[in-house]
Amino acid sequence: MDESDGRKVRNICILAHVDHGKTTLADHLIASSGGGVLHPRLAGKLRYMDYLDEEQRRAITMKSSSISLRYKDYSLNLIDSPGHMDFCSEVSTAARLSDGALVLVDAVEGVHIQTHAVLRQAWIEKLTPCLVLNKIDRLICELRLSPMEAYTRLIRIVHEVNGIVSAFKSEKYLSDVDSILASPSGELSAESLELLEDDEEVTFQPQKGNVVFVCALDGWGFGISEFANFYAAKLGASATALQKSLWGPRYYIPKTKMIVGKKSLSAGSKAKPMFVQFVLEPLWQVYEAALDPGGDKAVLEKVIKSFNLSIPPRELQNKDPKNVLQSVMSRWLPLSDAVLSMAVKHLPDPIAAQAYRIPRLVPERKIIGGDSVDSSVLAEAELVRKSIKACDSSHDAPCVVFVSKMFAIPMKMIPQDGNHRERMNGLNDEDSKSESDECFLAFARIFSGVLRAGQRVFVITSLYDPLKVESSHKYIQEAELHSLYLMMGQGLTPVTEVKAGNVVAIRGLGPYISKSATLSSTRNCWPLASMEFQVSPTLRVAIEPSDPADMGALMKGLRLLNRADPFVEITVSARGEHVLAAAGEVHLERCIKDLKDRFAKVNLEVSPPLVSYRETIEGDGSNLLESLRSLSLNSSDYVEKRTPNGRCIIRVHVMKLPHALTKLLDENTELLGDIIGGKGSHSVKILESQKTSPEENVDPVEELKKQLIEAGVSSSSETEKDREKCKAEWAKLIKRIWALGPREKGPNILFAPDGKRIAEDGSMLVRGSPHVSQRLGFTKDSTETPPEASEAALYSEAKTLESSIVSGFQLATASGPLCDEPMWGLAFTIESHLARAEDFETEKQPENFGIFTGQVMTAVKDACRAAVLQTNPRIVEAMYFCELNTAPEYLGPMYAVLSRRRARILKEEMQEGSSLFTVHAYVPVSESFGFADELRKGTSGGASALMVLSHWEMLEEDPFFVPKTEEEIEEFGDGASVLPNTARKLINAVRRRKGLHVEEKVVQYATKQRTLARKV
Ligand SMILES: Nc1nc2c(ncn2[C@@H]2O[C@H](COP(=O)(O)OP(=O)(O)OP(=O)(O)O)[C@@H](O)[C@H]2O)c(=O)[nH]1
Ligand SMILES: [Mg+2]
Repeated sequence: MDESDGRKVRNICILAHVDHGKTTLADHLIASSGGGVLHPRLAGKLRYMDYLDEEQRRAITMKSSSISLRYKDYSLNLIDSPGHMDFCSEVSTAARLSDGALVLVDAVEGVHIQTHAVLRQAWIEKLTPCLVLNKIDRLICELRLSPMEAYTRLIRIVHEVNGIVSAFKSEKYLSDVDSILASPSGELSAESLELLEDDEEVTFQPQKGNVVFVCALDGWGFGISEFANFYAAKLGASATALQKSLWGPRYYIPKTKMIVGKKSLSAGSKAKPMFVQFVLEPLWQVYEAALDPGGDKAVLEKVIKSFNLSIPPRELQNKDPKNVLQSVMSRWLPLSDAVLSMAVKHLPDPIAAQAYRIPRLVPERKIIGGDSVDSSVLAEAELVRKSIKACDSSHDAPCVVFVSKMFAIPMKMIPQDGNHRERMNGLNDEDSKSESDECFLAFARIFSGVLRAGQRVFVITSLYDPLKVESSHKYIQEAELHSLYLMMGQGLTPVTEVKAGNVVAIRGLGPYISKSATLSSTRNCWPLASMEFQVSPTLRVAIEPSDPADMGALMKGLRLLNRADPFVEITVSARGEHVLAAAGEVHLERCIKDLKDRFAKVNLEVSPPLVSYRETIEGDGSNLLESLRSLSLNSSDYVEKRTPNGRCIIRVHVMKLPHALTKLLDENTELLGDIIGGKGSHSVKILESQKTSPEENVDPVEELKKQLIEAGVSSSSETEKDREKCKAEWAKLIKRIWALGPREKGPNILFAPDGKRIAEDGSMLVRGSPHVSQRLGFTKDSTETPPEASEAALYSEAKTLESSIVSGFQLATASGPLCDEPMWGLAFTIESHLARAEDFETEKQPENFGIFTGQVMTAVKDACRAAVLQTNPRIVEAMYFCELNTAPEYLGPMYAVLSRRRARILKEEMQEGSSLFTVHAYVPVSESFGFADELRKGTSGGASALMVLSHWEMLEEDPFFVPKTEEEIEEFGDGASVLPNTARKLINAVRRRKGLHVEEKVVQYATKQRTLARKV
């Protein structure tokens, strides 16, 4: 492909909320341009891209798949993606391989939670979006809106979508969708909306041509230009003028044959916007004429005649008026023409797109401290980057390919082309051995050069660093590709070579790639940036074979599943169970089914979901100042432990961190891990931040530091004076961060103690070092005053204990006292005093007690756990943000289900212009299993719910509550009959699962049972 060929390629994905009609739209595009793989009559019914049985059965798409289309002289790769939240990782894989996105919105349902999510994904990957407003027919037939009402509704949707994109642009967008969705939407009148859209900056503008209005089910659709051209001929006006005025507040005055704005309208004028008058009204007329029993059939005739439509009379005589309507509409305004002409005109070709996507694909790197760097490697890596930027498709350009996922298809689906068969048989192919009847293909795009079947390439994972050959050798492998295929949904067409800018399926990478990777013809190439996923797999279950003898088959099956599903996570728990993590219930169900039927082929036992909790203490951390004061260990609020050999006394004080700080630490674990682990001072610095921010030069580390300083004080006390004090205290404290935990990067802080080195009794304080503060640059490397000669021995011993204290802290924060779940939002100060060895009797030799460092570690761990237990421990649970849609008659049953699930309602809203209600709520993860099913049953399928993981929330209840005061005893009884509260129940369930001791009273006061049967 030379330059001009490259300009004729489009890589497009279809993105939308679940059920907004992506696959239906794809059907029509395939029917018209797919080279005959789908008959037009079946388009919209077959759902060609949903070729998995499970997809057809559930009528939702579960994976992204690609199809090559030809439209005029363009070649298009169209990727259909799923809209269901459980499969949102597939949206990321689709977006990475595309340059443009068709974002669909159901005109009746409007913007939904996944609409936000997919727009964000498109934004992150720097895709150019076009808007497709689907299901226009529902406005006519279901909602029975007038053209004017429909127009208002369409304007509102366009405005809303624009609002989301402009929020990304101005970085106002908060990372969590729920806070946006939960806030009341500003009420704007239709008129003010119309005026707002008149801006150059606005992304989606029908008059610009990047918005089309379609009905995917019936196969018709149009953009403004279709009508502009038609009326230009009819009214004798210029098409460009019409193009500009067929959307928005523009009115046509027939008398003067003028197009005027709203201001020039005479008062009381009944003129309607031109879009209503010239576009919607004719549409409505055709619908009425066709569907109303008494409709005026002459209208149809008129349309057929004025547009020269050739419709076989057979179709016009069809008894079903719907079929007649469809025949007329799909010929008058063919869907695929409207959508594809928009796509080739407004979506970029790969050459144009890669030029500006490059900062996202291969972030520019600056080499700091560059003496030891091999400049030839650097020069070649830079050349590779340039060639990606230019989308260089010449044969001598370096070949760079990104594999966004691996997928499995049955072996029998692989075409057996003569050229490659021998070679494949000759090779000790992984397919023929381990995978038997499944074959793994890589879903990939060539970003530079030419990829040939049989080529040798380097497979590079995201951690690879070409400048560090030794330490990164495990991130690079060499592989020989087998065959390349163009994808036609499930069908595959073998090709011998594919040039830059195209999407392809590659066979032969099964053993080398587990999820995603970069392929390159040279070692000296940076891996392409990793994809961003919207959620992480949170629903975890343990799996075991029904027959223990099948363990081997299950392990193999899990391995295959792990490779075939980009999102599933398989781990082995500490107790040796195989744990499978999926994104949600639907995803989990499909994984289990795949395991049973395809990959393992054995019967399985699946545990109830394993839910994660966190443990914390009471309070919201807002009273930081108070806590800070009590931090000086003079207060009696600490737990003291002594090591078995008696030499070390450990005092632990715990306090709650401000909520904002906990959240910040939680959200930035990866970054913090990098900084603390030393990667922040890596020789290579990624210049452009991963998240596309308009100010590309914002240093994420600096940003985080700023936020850390603010988060410590933001929530604090009311008065200005207190706030100042608090700020000063926090500024001191932030210089003392010794470690974060668990795993060195969690939301818990260990502060280094701040006391005298030598206590009165001569014992030495283990000072620790503010390691994290130093890494973050809050304090400089401290140079401690060297100890006096007499203390040198004790001092060096104290130094060796430092790491034990940190380890003890890590262990404690990894498993709290309530049910061994990680701690959350806590700050510890650990003061350990080491006594002189001479002060202890000689027979107390270390060997009697085990290694001293081990003793300290255990004592620290126990003390930390005890401190939490003493300070009003609380359990923290994960919450889903849940969006429900329902018809009003099911509102009652829906609330019943919600209240059984301990849900908290955030808002309830009637959808403008429709009879649907949208409800937003938080539902605890532990209560969410079977929620969708119960909801479906409770409302006879009238309500649907979508859930995203939102945040951690502390349960206010005291798990150890026992009535003490008189009122409490009156209310709850004397304690004997108090049932465990929710918090206690959750804790007990986890403890039982983990095999920990559960305190349960089975029958405390047994009373004699009475039988109801009377003696006769
Ligand atoms: N009335 C009407 N129904 C439509 C239209 N387009 C699609 N549908 C229906 O909407 C439902 C969902 O269509 P799909 O194409 O499967 O939706 P999707 O976006 O691919 O769904 P997922 O892939 O599961 O996210 C189907 O029942 C379609 O028949 C339309 O223009 N009008
Ligand atoms: Mg679909």
